Amino acid sequence: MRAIANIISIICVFAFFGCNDSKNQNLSLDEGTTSSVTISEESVSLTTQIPPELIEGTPQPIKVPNLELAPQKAPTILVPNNTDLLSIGMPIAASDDFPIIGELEYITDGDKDAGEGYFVELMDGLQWIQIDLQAPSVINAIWIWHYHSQKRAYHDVVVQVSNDANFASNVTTLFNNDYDNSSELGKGSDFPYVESRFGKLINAEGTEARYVRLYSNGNTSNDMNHYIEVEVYGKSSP
Ligand SMILES: [Ca+2]
Repeated sequence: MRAIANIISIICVFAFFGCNDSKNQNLSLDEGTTSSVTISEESVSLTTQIPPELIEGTPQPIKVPNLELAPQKAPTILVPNNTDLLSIGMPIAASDDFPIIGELEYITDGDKDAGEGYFVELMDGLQWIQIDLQAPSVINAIWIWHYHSQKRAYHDVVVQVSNDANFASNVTTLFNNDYDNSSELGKGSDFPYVESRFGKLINAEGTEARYVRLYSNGNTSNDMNHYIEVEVYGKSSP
């Protein structure tokens, strides 16, 4: 009987410590949760609404070097938690004032669907569009959808920001995949990429600027330039 009592008391001791251990684990988990909440108050993963898949037409070959394939899920980067979508409804200027299809307003109207009526087509050759954020802003990210109903890559994608509407001075280049300097904006080291519904997310790293300009020079399926939506994330300067 005594042996059984001893065994029971040993079990009780283990149960006690076991219980204590799990309490400690819970406590440390709570602390861990608290700590991660603290981190998330400073920075968060940037997400956006991703449009549905709509692939149409005959696939065309994509012949460019160092091609980055389309992602299988939405990209993300960490941004400050007070980051806002600054570009929605903001005015657009362009090198081609009279788009062949659609309107420049489509670029900041919040619609990212692939079909007819959602994209603007600019003429062939090197063309740019420019978003006016209306005030110097801290820019954390730029998310771009050129066209996603066909797998294709746009040539000479160059993304610049500046406080000068003419981009004559104080220009910061955030992305440039013009690997052979065919657009004469300077040779870029970023890779050509396949368009998809997930868009192209560029880290702007808090660069301050009022204007965002995006260049392209046709694509691997035709010579035209297209935009469905461009989102600029950041914080307006006080
Ligand atoms: Ca749009």
